[in-house]
Amino acid sequence: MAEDIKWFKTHCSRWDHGGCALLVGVEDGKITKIKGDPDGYLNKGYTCPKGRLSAERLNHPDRLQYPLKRVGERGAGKWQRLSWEEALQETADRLNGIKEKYGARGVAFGVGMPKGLEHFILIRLANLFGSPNVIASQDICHAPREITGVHTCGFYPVADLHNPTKLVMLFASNITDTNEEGQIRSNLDEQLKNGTELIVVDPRNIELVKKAGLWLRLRPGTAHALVLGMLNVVIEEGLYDKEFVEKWTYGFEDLARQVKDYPPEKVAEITWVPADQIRAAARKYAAAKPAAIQWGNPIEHDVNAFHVIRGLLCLMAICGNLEVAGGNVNAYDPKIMGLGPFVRADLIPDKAKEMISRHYGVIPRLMTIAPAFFRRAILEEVPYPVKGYYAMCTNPMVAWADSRKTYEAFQKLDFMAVADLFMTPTAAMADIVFPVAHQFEMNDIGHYGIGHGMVLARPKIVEPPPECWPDIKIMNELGKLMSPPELWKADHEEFLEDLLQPSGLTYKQFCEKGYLKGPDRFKLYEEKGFRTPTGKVELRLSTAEKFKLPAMPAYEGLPEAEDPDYPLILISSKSPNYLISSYRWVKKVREREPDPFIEIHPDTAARFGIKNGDDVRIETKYGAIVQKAVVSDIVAPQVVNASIGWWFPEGDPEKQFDWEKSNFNILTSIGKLGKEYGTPNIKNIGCRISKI
Ligand SMILES: Nc1nc2c(c(=O)[nH]1)N[C@H]1C(S)=C(S)[C@@H](COP(=O)(O)OP(=O)(O)OC[C@H]3O[C@@H](n4cnc5c(=O)[nH]c(N)nc54)[C@H](O)[C@@H]3O)O[C@H]1N2
Ligand SMILES: Nc1nc2c(c(=O)[nH]1)N[C@H]1C(S)=C(S)[C@@H](COP(=O)(O)OP(=O)(O)OC[C@H]3O[C@@H](n4cnc5c(=O)[nH]c(N)nc54)[C@H](O)[C@@H]3O)O[C@H]1N2
Ligand code: SF4
Ligand SMILES: [Mo]
Repeated sequence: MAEDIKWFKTHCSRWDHGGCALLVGVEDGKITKIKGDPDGYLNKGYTCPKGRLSAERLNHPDRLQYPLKRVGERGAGKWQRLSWEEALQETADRLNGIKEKYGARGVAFGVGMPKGLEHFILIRLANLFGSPNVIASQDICHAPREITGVHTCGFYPVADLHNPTKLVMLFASNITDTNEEGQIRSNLDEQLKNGTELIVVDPRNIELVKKAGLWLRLRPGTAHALVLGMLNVVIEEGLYDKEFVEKWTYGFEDLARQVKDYPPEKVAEITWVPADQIRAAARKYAAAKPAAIQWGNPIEHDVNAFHVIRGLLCLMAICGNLEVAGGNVNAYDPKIMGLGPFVRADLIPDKAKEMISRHYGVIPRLMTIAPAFFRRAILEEVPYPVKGYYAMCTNPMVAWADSRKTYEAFQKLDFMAVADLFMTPTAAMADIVFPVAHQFEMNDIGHYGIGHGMVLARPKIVEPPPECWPDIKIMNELGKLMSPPELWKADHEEFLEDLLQPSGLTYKQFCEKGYLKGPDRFKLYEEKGFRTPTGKVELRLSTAEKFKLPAMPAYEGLPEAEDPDYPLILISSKSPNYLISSYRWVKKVREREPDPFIEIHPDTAARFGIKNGDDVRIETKYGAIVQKAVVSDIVAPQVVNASIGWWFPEGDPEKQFDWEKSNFNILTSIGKLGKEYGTPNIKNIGCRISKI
């Protein structure tokens, strides 16, 4: 009966990057209703369909229910049930054994997209165990933006959509679908309602193009050239903020010289964006005060990521939009424990020297290992052998570029343990599998360490299945068996209290408040300068020589040479229904998007004799997969947009659930990597298509 519903407040999580405040209705110990909380700081009542379906993730009959141990060949899908004590002890014994033989660095710890507080407990576990090797997807997600920002202006500039702004440029960001890092679409909608102008830079005709004054449909993989063209216009036409440039930038003359080579007409040929549109976008962005660039993830998806990001940072800076309300800001954290003390970075002082990626001379401050380098360490033992892997919240068999290399690497490991909710292609390769508690079943804190200056309460609403543990609990117990036990807690939830302690709040009080946000602070550089070696925004990087980085943003060509045998350009974008590789097994969500699909322009489809709904073979130099055709002019004739993250929970468990059939990363390679971050070309590569 509806009167028996009890309502609880929490925040949505583990579906995208959003943080919508939710009202969760519980009857008889089960969640029966979910709706948006009108008091929500980020969403003010908004939710999307998958937020309202969140609880469907908890009750699938095949959800992992107890720890498992592999019997038989790795990946053959044969398992035996273990007790928690046995599973933890065996994992600790095996990883401790590898440490004795190869050193702690012979064991790597794996995470995926940061989903909750466990992300940081995993880094703590690695630090306390003594391994410098935390493997993450940072090569293609956020580190390029964050760390290039730190080197250029001393912080990671995020679009401030909380304060009024005159213009928003969505640059490779589809926030209506992804709510990237809490940039909830409702905040942007609100701005647009109030007259904010919108420019969209996207090869696809996304939903927000309808609301944009200007849409730059660029050729994928040419964003670095486009930004240089915009800089050319702003500088040649004298539209920049002269006072800011003079006082607060380093290397302006060099930048002016550099961009002289990129007049709009030349850039138009590279990018397909007409010269008058490049001029119009540059003029509008420079004239609007303030203006925000909401930069999205695809600028980090090929070997030129560093240049695109450097260019955009220069544009923000010279137009006077850094650290101003409604521009791109440094989001200050609330008073909570800093990342360093929380993960006990002090206990591993030689980490930067010992990490696998040191061998490759990646950019300083990148503290995780790119998956490409990790697999070389396993397969080629370069720069040293890695034999053990503990991973949670990640599905590398599908999520990492060059999936076959991942399979080979996992086959070669001595020991691998994986924590997940479901038997995924990655869990299927493990020696030990741990079943986890999920959102609504555990107390958690969201958006910690993400750079957006807020933390959100995600209190527990219902009990997990009896043998499903929160990851933090698993690692708290594993930690006691693999590292000094006194550095772990009697009860894992003490970590939540530690984190909040500087705020003066207990976890319970924090949940009553719902969220904590840092102070809005703008133009702090006026007091302290920018936190770079020159104290200014470094349009020219003063550290370039020392760190062997390109000093100036530049266009160094397409990510991959053109090849007439592969005439179409392959891209991807996130699905509105799924989080990367997750939740294909949630029935009500699967009904919304049952199959992987590839968007093909009608002219191109006709050329290849492909009709809507046909099975299409997609082929690159590196591999071939199958997805269904969606014929649509959302993409240009030369571009195709395929689905990422696919595997089939209903598929053959002895073949890792048909992980190869439609998996985008069968089409990608780690043969060519960006030097700064180890970023492979996960899109903007040549492909061909044919009807099956
Ligand atoms: N080709 C291509 N590849 C890409 C991308 C792309 O655009 N193109 N995008 C990339 C990006 S941006 C990222 S961030 C990565 C993400 O890569 P991953 O983070 O590895 O992938 P996800 O599918 O987000 O999450 C993997 C697993 O986490 C599990 N999970 C969810 N919640 C929990 C939990 O509480 N505990 C545990 N233990 N497990 C949980 C899910 O069940 C799922 O199996 O993928 C990248 N891969
Ligand atoms: N629903 C949902 N939400 C998610 C995720 C998810 O899987 N599903 N994943 C989460 C993760 S891990 C991340 S990192 C974020 C990412 O979220 P976003 O930053 O929004 O990234 P994408 O959806 O990959 O791509 C955004 C847009 O960039 C366009 N694009 C593709 N190639 C290019 C290019 O070469 N240049 C330009 N300018 N644009 C291009 C695409 O067409 C797309 O419309 O989303 C998070 N939120
Ligand atoms: S937009 Fe994201 S955070 Fe909001 S309800 Fe949907 S999935 Fe949850
Ligand atoms: Mo990501």
